[in-house]
Amino acid sequence: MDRPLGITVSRHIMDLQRMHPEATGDLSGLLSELIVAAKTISAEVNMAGLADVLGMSGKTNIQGEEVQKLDEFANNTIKRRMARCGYICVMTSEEEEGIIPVTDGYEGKYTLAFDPLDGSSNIDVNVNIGTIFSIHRRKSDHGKPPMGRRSTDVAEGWEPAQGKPGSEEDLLQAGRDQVAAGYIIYGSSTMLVFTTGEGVYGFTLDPSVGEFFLSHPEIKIPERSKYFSVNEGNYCYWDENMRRYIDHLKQNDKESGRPYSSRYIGSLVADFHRNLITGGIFLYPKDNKSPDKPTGKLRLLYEAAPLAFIVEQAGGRAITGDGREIMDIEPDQLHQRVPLIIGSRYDLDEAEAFLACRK
Ligand code: P6P
Repeated sequence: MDRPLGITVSRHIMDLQRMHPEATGDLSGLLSELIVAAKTISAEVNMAGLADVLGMSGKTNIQGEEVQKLDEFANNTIKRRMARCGYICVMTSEEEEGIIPVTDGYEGKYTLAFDPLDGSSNIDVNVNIGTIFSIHRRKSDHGKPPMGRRSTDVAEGWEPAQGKPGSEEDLLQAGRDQVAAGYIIYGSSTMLVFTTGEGVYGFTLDPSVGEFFLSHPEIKIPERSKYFSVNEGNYCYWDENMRRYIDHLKQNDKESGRPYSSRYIGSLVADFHRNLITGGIFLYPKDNKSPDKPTGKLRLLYEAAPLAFIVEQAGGRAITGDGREIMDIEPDQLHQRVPLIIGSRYDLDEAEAFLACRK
């Protein structure tokens, strides 16, 4: 969609809606509410260096990690705003064990999964951190219209689920069924990057007016890159094929553009965003470092699936490394962890060949 630089994100969302005559405006409303939450979090994150919000809150989250004050603030900001927005029927947060209900009477037709402040271990050292979100259409109580019927049709015997609380079943849906996904990266500037399935668009916040303006129309990840992002401190915990692939990238072979350069900051949104713009491959493979995390560290619902939707829309790929596309995985629990290999298509295809022992 041809987009003039500098249009507001609100204008972009309305233009997307106008492309779908059947749209009720609920998704537009949902995104707009999320954007208000993002602006609130951005203001707080930018204050972190000044105000006394640094350090730990003294609590631990479902992952057993210390919850930092900004984590808590971000989680509560999104929860409180979205619980009464009227567009979602249930939420889940990377910071909380179970599902998060919405306020009675405010149940809508979508679901929301979010990581309120990923990379939070970097807060105190002023490294970029981010919020990640993923939106599905509810599927419970006939929430999904019968095949071939539009969501606005009320087919014979199909009762819209509007007005009924959502369930865990509504949240456990494959990435392929996402309606929208995105992230907000808090760094030298605050950026919102999201897709609704019709391309990837990036907006930069002008804090002086409190508006996101289009700065990166139709983002496409370069087909191939010279950057790889992985925590090589885990090298000894990887399987043989993963080690072979990383060794391959580091060999001196100018003809094939190697060695690649290593870029890893340990904050997923920052590492992913850099690769989305410059090209690259990010890897957090499974390792035998933590017996309680045999399938890798990153979470499917809040991290891998939303970023996979974005990267596929930008022309890239996201796989687990054991033969599965991230977007095809049917989750069986809210905090399911998966190996994540994501980025430029050429590099993904090559990594897959190594991991499948075809190279
Ligand atoms: P490691 C941050 O805690 C995080 O969840 C992601 O943002 C990041 O990609 C990963 O962990 C970093 O993990 O083991 O390399 O420190």
